[in-house]
Amino acid sequence: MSIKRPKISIIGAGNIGATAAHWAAAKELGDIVLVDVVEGVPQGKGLDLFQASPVEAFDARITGSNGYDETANSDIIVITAGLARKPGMSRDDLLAKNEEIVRQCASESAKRSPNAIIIVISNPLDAMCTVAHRASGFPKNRVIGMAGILDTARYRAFLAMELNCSVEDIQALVLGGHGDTMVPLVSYTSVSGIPIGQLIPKDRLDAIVTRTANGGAEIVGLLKTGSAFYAPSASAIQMVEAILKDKRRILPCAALLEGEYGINGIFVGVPCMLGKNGIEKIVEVSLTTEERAALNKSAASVQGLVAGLKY
Ligand code: TXD
Repeated sequence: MSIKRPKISIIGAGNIGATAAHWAAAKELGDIVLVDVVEGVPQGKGLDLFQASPVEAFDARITGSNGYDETANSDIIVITAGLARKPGMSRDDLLAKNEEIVRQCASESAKRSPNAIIIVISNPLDAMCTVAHRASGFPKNRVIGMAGILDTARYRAFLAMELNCSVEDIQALVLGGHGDTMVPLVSYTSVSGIPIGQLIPKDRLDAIVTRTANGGAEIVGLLKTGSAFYAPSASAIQMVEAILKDKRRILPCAALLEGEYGINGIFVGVPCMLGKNGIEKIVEVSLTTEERAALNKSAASVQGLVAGLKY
């Protein structure tokens, strides 16, 4: 009987990559390989995290490498490699440089793990999903972008702050591109089934929606030297867990649309059922006229970025 632990390779051992390894190890989701170009960083962070395992009582082999051979036969590849924003930069400013990086990471990883599922994190997220999809040659169900879970988490966190209630009871969806044009679906926001409009006045709700759309920039402005990493990495590992445990969770993720929501040929955030095959299906929900217009506007913004890709 050859039972083996799942294998998760995280490309980019920076703020998000290393923190994602931490969350995944603590949840005992599988063995972890960290990859980075900086000599010693993935090895040192991997060894340090492994040395926490006797204390935190998790069993996971955690290693680091400056190459890709150790990632062979991964079940999941998480791509976090790339430049992060600095104050004053937009996610779109990262396009050219991160296209080169993500293209190399996806290609090198896919060659060694032809059956893996790729989760893309690097920004500009929706365009980087296209890069990884093209470079890996993987089918669309096995290339998924992480942004919607993060944006929804920020939205849910702000609502919980406003209501002084448990975050666990807030259900919400944020769709669209991972940028200023993201689309928090107020009509699908509830607290234990109670429509949010019954609990929070419109002006406050509008302010929370605006703060959500600016959630990344708010943290970049505070940190000055980088961008958010606790919530982004936790969001990515929620996707990893849903896939590895075949939980069939319905979560907002960047998926390649081919007609769904009237959008064709680009990755944009929509409700996806995540299971052992990656995206098991895309869930189409009815949208108000305003929500559909906002989603189309967000998709157009992603389309503009994809048009700027070199490959
Ligand atoms: O919701 C989302 N998807 C976003 C994603 C949320 C927050 C941040 N988002 C983006 O993730 C951010 O704009 C960046 O594009 C990535 C990674 O952010 P992170 O904060 O982790 O950046 P770091 O700390 O700079 O780490 C990036 C690492 C760093 O250690 C580099 O040495 C490494 O990537 N790197 C590479 N690794 C492997 N291969 C190559 N070519 C490479 N180039 C850089």
